[in-house]
Amino acid sequence: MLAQPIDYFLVAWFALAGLSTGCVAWDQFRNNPEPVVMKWGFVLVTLYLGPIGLLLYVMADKEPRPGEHEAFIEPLWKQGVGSTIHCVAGDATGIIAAAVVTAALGLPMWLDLIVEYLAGFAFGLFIFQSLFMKNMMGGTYWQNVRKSFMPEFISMNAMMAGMAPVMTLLMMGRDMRAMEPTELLFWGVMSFGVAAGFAVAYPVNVWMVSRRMKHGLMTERHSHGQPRAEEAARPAPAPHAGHHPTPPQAIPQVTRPQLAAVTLATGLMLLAGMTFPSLFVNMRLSARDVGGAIMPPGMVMGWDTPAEAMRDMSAVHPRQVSFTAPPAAQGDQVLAPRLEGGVKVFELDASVVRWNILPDVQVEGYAFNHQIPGPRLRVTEGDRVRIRVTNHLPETTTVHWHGLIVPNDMDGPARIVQRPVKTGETYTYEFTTEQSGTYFYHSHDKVDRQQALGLYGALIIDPKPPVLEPTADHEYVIQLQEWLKREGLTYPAMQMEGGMPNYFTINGKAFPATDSVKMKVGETIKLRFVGSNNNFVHPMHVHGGPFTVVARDGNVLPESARFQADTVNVGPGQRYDVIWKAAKPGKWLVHCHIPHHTTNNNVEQDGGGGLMMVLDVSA
Ligand SMILES: [Cu+2]
Repeated sequence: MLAQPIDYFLVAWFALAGLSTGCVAWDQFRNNPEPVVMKWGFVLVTLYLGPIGLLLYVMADKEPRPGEHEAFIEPLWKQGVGSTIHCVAGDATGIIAAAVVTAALGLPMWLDLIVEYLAGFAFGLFIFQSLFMKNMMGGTYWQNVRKSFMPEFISMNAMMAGMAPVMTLLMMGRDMRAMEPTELLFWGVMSFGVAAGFAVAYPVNVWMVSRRMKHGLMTERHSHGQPRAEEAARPAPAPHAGHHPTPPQAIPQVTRPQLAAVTLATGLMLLAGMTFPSLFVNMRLSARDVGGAIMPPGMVMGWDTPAEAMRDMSAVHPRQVSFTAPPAAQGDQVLAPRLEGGVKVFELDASVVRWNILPDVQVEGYAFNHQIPGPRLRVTEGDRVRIRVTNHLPETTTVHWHGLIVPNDMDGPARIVQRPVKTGETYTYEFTTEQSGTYFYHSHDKVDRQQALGLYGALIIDPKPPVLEPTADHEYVIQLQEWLKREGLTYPAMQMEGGMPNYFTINGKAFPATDSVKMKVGETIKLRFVGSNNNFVHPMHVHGGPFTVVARDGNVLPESARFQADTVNVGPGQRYDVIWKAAKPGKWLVHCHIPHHTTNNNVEQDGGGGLMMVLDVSA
């Protein structure tokens, strides 16, 4: 899925790789006089390395003019390229195939690496070296296995020493789509890993070719269209071989101490390459744990970060969006109940939506009934209510009725009072309201993720007569929220490294997209502040004179306890009802007094942003 700039780069890269592979294959099979196994080696490696493979082919192997291949491929560096190509083609194919399988099986990363090493080694040795080479080198299959074992072991160690850390660190980095073979990024990481493996394996291959432990490039001429490989096969020349071809069954020119030293060195390199990433990433995790998750920039992820923490902070995957709200859509729309035998029945449906918090800024959020905030439930004290909650999120959820006295099993906390509602399931909450005032509902499963992404809504309970609650000419509900949107993705804002919000909304909109309330001088307005946000205490301030705080957390304050103020600290979960009287005409702001919270991505737009709205008073 094309979700990030890197995806577009990779599309271009793999298009180039396809073209390069086509060029190499065409020239190999049409023009180049070399053994079939080398033809396939170059084709496979070009598939992995793209234009780099094409470059290596043209510089080291492609016959310049008919009849020149033998002389052209003689330099040691070209023989080294041939030897490395041969190793990489076999080993990398085994490694990549194993990586696909281990991802599907959900093996932890440390085990992935071991399986990949074994698969690469086995594929390289038993198939690419021994089986395909038998025709050229002569001897039985098992003689070839025995002869190839040490060179293959040394080369594979070096290759994996380069490939393992690159694969691991990139797969388990910020964008863990790289762990999923269904994502382009996985293949990009594999390509990059093969390039690193090639670079590390090249020097030891040059050395092995120079010591006649491995063959490099060869020429194989067909006469009368019949392959006569045995006659034409050409093993790697020794450095001083000049134009005198060495016999096919060249004796390796290497001492035991030399062989032991190189084997030990590549073994240590392998060990380092396999274990080094465990200093930085949690290698006990698998693609099933965290595959596909994209983490926010700046999140601290160490070798002990649990999978749950990563999933919790990860971006909403754009692929999960099932509904795109029109840019002008408003949240907090009053939801009319259906009456069933005197019970007020509401339907809430949680899903992933795309939502405009500003005309030009969209977030991917979790929403009830496609709205952020969710629909406003308005009932009267004493009402029997039934709320059917259907979950269309990619994870379990529940709903909590914040501040209400309800039977415990209707209260919502997941795993404490109820089994979380699975994707596709419906859960019915039913209770009789015993209180009145300003309340709200919100998710109570993975709250720091779900509520931060938009799963909340106002629940207003009107009092039964006689009404003791102070009233006003106007009323406005203010639900607060913090957002984190970076590099095109939406993350749940939370007070963790990398989780700090950069957008703030009142009822799902950031200023200047927030509402303006029209009033006349002398009129009053009841502002119901709701701390539906997850992270900050927002000092909500009103310009143009003090307001009277008349209720807190749904409870009406006795007259003697009401007080005047112009700023009230609305903490997460808190509600304040305040009544403000328009004393003078003009545009009077309601805003949070933490100035960063009145910016949009740190930018002031038309005089502010975020948690800001206007009371527009006319004379
Ligand atoms: Cu604030």
